[in-house]
Amino acid sequence: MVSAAVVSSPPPAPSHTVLGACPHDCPDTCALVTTVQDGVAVKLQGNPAHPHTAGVLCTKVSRYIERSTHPERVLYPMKRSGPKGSGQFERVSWETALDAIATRLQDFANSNNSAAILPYSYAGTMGLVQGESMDRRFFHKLGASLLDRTICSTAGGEGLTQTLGGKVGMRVEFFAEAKLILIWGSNSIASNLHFWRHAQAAKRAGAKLVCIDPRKTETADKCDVHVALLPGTDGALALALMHELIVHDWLDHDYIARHTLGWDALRERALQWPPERAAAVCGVPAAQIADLARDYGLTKPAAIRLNYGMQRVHGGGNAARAIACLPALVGAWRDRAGGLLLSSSGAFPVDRAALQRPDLLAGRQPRTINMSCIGDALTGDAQALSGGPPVGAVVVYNSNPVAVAPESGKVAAGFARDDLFTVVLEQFQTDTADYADYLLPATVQIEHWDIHTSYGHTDVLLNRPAVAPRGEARSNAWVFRELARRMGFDEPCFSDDDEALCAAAFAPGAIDVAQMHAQGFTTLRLPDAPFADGNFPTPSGRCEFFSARLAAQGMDGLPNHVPNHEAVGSSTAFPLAMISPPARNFLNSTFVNVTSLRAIEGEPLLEIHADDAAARGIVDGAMVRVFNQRGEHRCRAEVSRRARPGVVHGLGIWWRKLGFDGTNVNQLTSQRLTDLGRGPTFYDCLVEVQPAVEGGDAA
Ligand SMILES: Nc1nc2c(c(=O)[nH]1)N[C@H]1C(S)=C(S)[C@@H](COP(=O)(O)OP(=O)(O)OC[C@H]3O[C@@H](n4cnc5c(=O)[nH]c(N)nc54)[C@H](O)[C@@H]3O)O[C@H]1N2
Ligand SMILES: Nc1nc2c(c(=O)[nH]1)N[C@H]1C(S)=C(S)[C@@H](COP(=O)(O)OP(=O)(O)OC[C@H]3O[C@@H](n4cnc5c(=O)[nH]c(N)nc54)[C@H](O)[C@@H]3O)O[C@H]1N2
Ligand code: SF4
Ligand SMILES: [Mo]
Repeated sequence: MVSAAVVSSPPPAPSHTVLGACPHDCPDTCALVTTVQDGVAVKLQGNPAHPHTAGVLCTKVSRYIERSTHPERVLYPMKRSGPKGSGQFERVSWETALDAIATRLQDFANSNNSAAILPYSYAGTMGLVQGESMDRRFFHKLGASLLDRTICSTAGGEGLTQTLGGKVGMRVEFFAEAKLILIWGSNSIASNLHFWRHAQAAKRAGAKLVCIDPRKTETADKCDVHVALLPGTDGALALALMHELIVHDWLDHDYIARHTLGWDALRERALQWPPERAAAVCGVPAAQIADLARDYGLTKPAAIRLNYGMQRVHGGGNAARAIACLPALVGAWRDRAGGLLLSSSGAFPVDRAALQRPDLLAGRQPRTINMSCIGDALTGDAQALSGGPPVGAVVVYNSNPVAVAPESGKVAAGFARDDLFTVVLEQFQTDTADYADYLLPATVQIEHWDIHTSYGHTDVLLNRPAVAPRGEARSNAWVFRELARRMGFDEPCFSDDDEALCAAAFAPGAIDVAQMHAQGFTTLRLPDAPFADGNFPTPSGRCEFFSARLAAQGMDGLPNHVPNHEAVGSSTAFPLAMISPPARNFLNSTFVNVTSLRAIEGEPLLEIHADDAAARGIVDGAMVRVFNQRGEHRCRAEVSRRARPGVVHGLGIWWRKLGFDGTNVNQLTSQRLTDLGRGPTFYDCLVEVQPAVEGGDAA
């Protein structure tokens, strides 16, 4: 019934909807529909017409409007007004800020020291325009240091590439048809929700789900089997699975003969790994390994959802290689519902040369700095500086290194250097923004153009701005265009606007642009079962058990188990292995400042097994100090059935300044790197835990 009051009020202003894409570093890359009324975003939903999104967003992005309209958004350019790191700023005009930044950067260029300038960016937005276009052009032309963007996925990516030839694999939708799914190093319910839908469909159709994860995650709770191995032992597990496939002859000899390389050598290696040997390494029963091998050898089709959680350890690259061999051994690739998926990003024919213009380097070869060693690089470590000059200026965008990079005590010390000129482009005043000399207000996704690929599905999405930027926020691409203009970079590519950059991302004909414009997304044309007949994108065209490329570099040509730098049992002072996987309601350090989401996560926590807690006099809810040779972090203990003995979990990634003592878990993690891909080893970290007095010193 319509009330009189409603009838007599003026008709509501017409609203319209705008199609977009979720920008976050998440495999799902959801399609968004924003409802706009009077220039204001009033509703943001998953696009029901996009099959992968199916109208559903995660809890985090359902709150995206709350994040966009957050009272603490950085809305104006700001200049530091207090000591470094104090987070004290005064408002300045864009003209003032950009002129000052251009002048400082020009000083480096004038003294032939452009390599002292370091861009630092990651996947705060996965958009090709705001993430890797005008910014790269700008730094290439400038001759700034290059950044090795290793912080997330390079170990697994390199392992996969050595074995399969690229970041390629199964199509996510076909997991629904699998009869066995190994969810390996992934808390899918938290971090890959739209894959989980397919896993559930498979389960309803009778599939068995196995979770391989040290932590009894919410995903493990819903699987039939949970293999709670010790962190960094996945390579040993994979080799033992191979051992069982071989001795029971659960092999697809025809597939192996026709489509793989190095079988005899791999066979010999795997035969050295009976389940008992792996069981001792992994800390799980040998019978559980044998049972898993039987399931994997005898169930068809069998699919593996591998995720990056298993590669943040010393041997992460080799573990990914070993696991990537499994589908070929049983011929799982023959079926579209069999095989493996770590990342689909290699399927997209992105024209990176057009977007990033490496030709603007004009033959110069600036040194490269590994982002995972930013603490060492900023504090002057010669190796981290690749023999180049000290870092004199750093421009941070799409990332929050003070919170997310390992050994953050050193990272913070580096950013605190008085002689370091720091520019931060941000939506919020993060831990990193606190150290800025200039803090520049960045647009959020509903305020700018972008184009997106995905690492969990195979669609390209267009993101149109739905509303005007709040305050004086500007897109990253705008900022770098303006800096380029001030520095006299006059190549025509520096005047491409954001929409033109979207258009440059794919060569003509590479994707169905008209369809993308009409419905917000377009699906790549790809075979259902890419490797049913081999055709791997490796040099040999085969699944390479043996990598001649690695052997030529003096490395092991075969995958092996490479133990952790900090393996359990190797230190009496620090007997517990700490992993720090994502909290479900945060996305790395994004959303930590959204009150409603932080309220769900509560406080920085350390999950610990009852036996480990009892041995240390720790009760549930007690304040604890977690420490090792690198530092100390205070948080609240949760005596939890999610933890196995010997392993503790510090869920991440809290903003340091929102923690109890101005630190987060990365105070404890190390800058040591992975075996392949120069990646970080966040989950290769030994600690000790003790009760602490609330708000005071250690008990
Ligand atoms: N909600 C939410 N979603 C996210 C993110 C987030 O922070 N929050 N992060 C995004 C990012 S950056 C990425 S890269 C992707 C993928 O993100 P990942 O970080 O891979 O995310 P998860 O799948 O949640 O977590 C990895 C799982 O690996 C487990 N693990 C830790 N060490 C080991 C090990 O040695 N072996 C095995 N087998 N498992 C181990 C952890 O307990 C955890 O459950 O997800 C994205 N999605
Ligand atoms: N201990 C521990 N540490 C980890 C991990 C872990 O599991 N454990 N995970 C690691 C992984 S997998 C990753 S990928 C990294 C992630 O590390 P980061 O890539 O640094 O990710 P976020 O912490 O989400 O920070 C992204 C920032 O970008 C900002 N941003 C978003 N969009 C834009 C934009 O359009 N313009 C600008 N200028 N800024 C924008 C957001 O506000 C946010 O502050 O962390 C790593 N660190
Ligand atoms: S964070 Fe992931 S699941 Fe959530 S809306 Fe974005 S793409 Fe979808
Ligand atoms: Mo990541």
